Parts: sequence; structure tokens; C-alpha cells
Amino acid sequence: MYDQPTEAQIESAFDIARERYDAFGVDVDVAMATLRSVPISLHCWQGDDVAGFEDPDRGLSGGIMATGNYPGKARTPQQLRADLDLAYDLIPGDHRLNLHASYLESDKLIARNEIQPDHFHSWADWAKDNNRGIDFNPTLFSHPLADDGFTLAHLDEGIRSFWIEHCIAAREIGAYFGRELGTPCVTNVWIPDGYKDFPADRLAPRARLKDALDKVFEKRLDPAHNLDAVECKLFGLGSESYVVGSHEFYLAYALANDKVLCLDAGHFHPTETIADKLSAVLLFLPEILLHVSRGVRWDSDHVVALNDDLLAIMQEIVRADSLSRVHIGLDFFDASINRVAAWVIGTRNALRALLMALLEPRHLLRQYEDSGDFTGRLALLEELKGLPFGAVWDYYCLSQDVPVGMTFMDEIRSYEREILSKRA
Ligand code: RNT
Ligand code: ZN
Repeated sequence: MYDQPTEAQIESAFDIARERYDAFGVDVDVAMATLRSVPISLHCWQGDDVAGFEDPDRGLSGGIMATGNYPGKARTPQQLRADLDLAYDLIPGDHRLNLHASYLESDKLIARNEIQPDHFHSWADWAKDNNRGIDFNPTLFSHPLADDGFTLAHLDEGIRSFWIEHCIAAREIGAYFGRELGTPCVTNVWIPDGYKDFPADRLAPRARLKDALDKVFEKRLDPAHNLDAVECKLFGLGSESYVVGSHEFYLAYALANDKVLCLDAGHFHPTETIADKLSAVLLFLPEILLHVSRGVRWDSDHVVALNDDLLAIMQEIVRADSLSRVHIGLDFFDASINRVAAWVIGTRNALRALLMALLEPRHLLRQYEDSGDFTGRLALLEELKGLPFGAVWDYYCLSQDVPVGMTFMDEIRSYEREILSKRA
């Protein structure tokens, strides 16, 4: 096992860290206060391998996949909320929930184009009790009418209309959450549409998608309640050769129609990172949504690790002074480890990377850069990696009354013993 640090140890390490950062002109208190103000949107779907509650017999489709069979996944909304409650308790700060339409609650099967705010009122009540915002997503996969791989871009007008209606209903539910919770809901449209093999016509499906989206977004909703986002993708399982909603498609669509652009870290070529895209896109779009994820060799949606890619994303947001314009959501699903731990590890990593970014002496780095001293810039960037950021993080966790270091695993292990291991 490991020895837990005492409060006195955490505090004295923090005092030393504060001086080290101070020497670079970085105010650790400002960094921590900023970190405290940033909500991360936790995705409900890590808790049950993207199954949802619509119909337990429906498998996951749409070219995404959760692998693993770790025991204890949530099978009811009550279980999922209890698991989420524990996760939020182990993460410093106040965070949001990112909910999919397939997580509705009803005693009978509701057609996707007939979902109503009422099917989500337990989620709204729970969020209200916990002072959480909710973000939302229409679910255009795991459904018989999506089984051939096409939804909003479907050749069949009836099927297209069905999905258009679903998206319209989802936006209304987003607005309902926004109104009820007093914070705008980002409703993100992602569709799986695409071809496994060489298409003969890349244009027509995109024209159909454009037209369908125009219909979905026809009604203006108050941005204080609902913000519309669109998510691009490069390929999926079974849509390797062509994805209708590509990056260029949605970038253009978002620009032309004033939508929030969603960038998922796993939705580009393996060596292409979304960090470099932020400053470019933020010059032309008021707001963006991130799906922070980790692809290993493909868009595998691994739990977010504290790696260079993650740090680069957070650095870009902070350096571009755009925390208020970037909605940070998570998107990973690992069924091979404890699912609550997956949320906690991934979210704490996102926050740790954000804190590292906030602790950068940006003025100094820029000074070196602007004076052409690229040697100094590199030396400082490398030096920063050795500063005692961990001591600031530990102190921040202590001050926010959440477990410091590995101690968060103690609570997860006892929850697993008492609750998760007893689930059928
Ligand atoms: C799929 C997209 C999408 C989904 C969720 C479940 O590749 O990343 O965001 O992961 O809607
Ligand atoms: Zn995503």
C-alpha cells in the first residue's frame, strides 16, 4: 500500500511550490481560483458502456465500441446517478453532466422522435439538487433505423425525417434543461453516417445532411437555454472509407450557420492533434465544444491520460485566453476497468492538465518568443516540466475537500466492495 500524506506535509510542500512559481511571476492562488471556475462536462456513457436505458436489448452500434466486461456497470438510472455522485465527490470543483437521449426514463418504449422533457425530469431534478448543469445529445445510433449506417443523411426521406424529428426533440429537451437549471445546455449532434468502402457519390449524402441540419436548426432557441453543437469525425468502425459529417463539412456548416463546433480528440488522423486547431477556429467561431478523449492507434476512446496531447489542449485554451469560449466535455468509455474510477481518473487528469497550463508563466514565454529568443523559450518550457505542480494539485484537492492523491481509490474500492460487486 502507500502512506497517505498528512495535511502538514501537503501544506509545507505547497508553500515551497508557491515560492518556486512566484519566482517566475506566477500566482498560484489565481491559477487555483481559475481552475475552480471551469466546469468539465462528464459524459454519462462511461458508466454503462454507452448502453442507455431505452431498450436494454439494443446493442451499441454506430461504429463506436466499448470493450471489456468489468463487473458492476450501471443498469438503471438510479445506479448511474449513484455512480456519478461518487465520481463527482472525488473530483475537485463543480462539474456538469453530459447526457445522451438514450438515457431517458419511461416505463414503456418511447420512439426517438417522440422524446419529451418529461422523460428527463428525474435527471433535471437530480441536477438541480446537486447544482449541476446538463449538456445533451440526440442519440443517432443503437437503433433499427440507424442499422444500415445512415441517419440524417439517409437516402430514404422517411428515415431522414425520423432523425430530424429526433434532433428537434432533443434541442427542445436541451432548452428545457437550460431553463430548469439556469445554465445553457450544449446540445451536440453527432451522426455515424458513412460508408465502409469506396463511395461512388460523396456529394449527395453531404447535401442531404446539410439540408437535414437546416431543418433541425430551423427553430431559433434562446442561447441562454440551448446552444447547438455539431461534431465531425474522420472514420468509424464500418465507415472507414467515408464519413458524411467530416471536419471540413462541419467546420463550414458551423461557420455558415453560427453553430458551436465540436472537436473530438480521437476524430482526426492519428498524429493530428486538436490542440493546434483551437486558435484557428476561435478566430472565426465564438464558441467551441471539446470531446476530450484518447485514441490509441485508432479512435479507441481510452480514459484520458495526463499526456502531452492533453496538456497541449489545455495550454492552447489558456494561452488563447479562451476558457469562457470553450466548453470542455469528456468522451471516453472503457469497460475493462472500474467505471467510476475511469471517470475520476480521466476528469482529474483533465483538471491536472488545466492546472499545469494555468501555472505557466505565459508573459515570460511570450517575452522570449517576441524578442526572438527561441533558446530561452525552449529552456523555460522544459524547465517548467520539473516545477512542483503536483504539490499545488494536492493542496487544491485538500482545499476543495476531495481526496488527495491515490486516496480517491480507497473510496472507489469500498464502493466496489459494497455496491458494484453486488450488481447482477
Ligand atoms: C463518436 C463520437 C460521439 C460519441 C458519443 C457517445 O465517435 O465521439 O461523441 O462518442 O456521442
Ligand atoms: Zn465525441
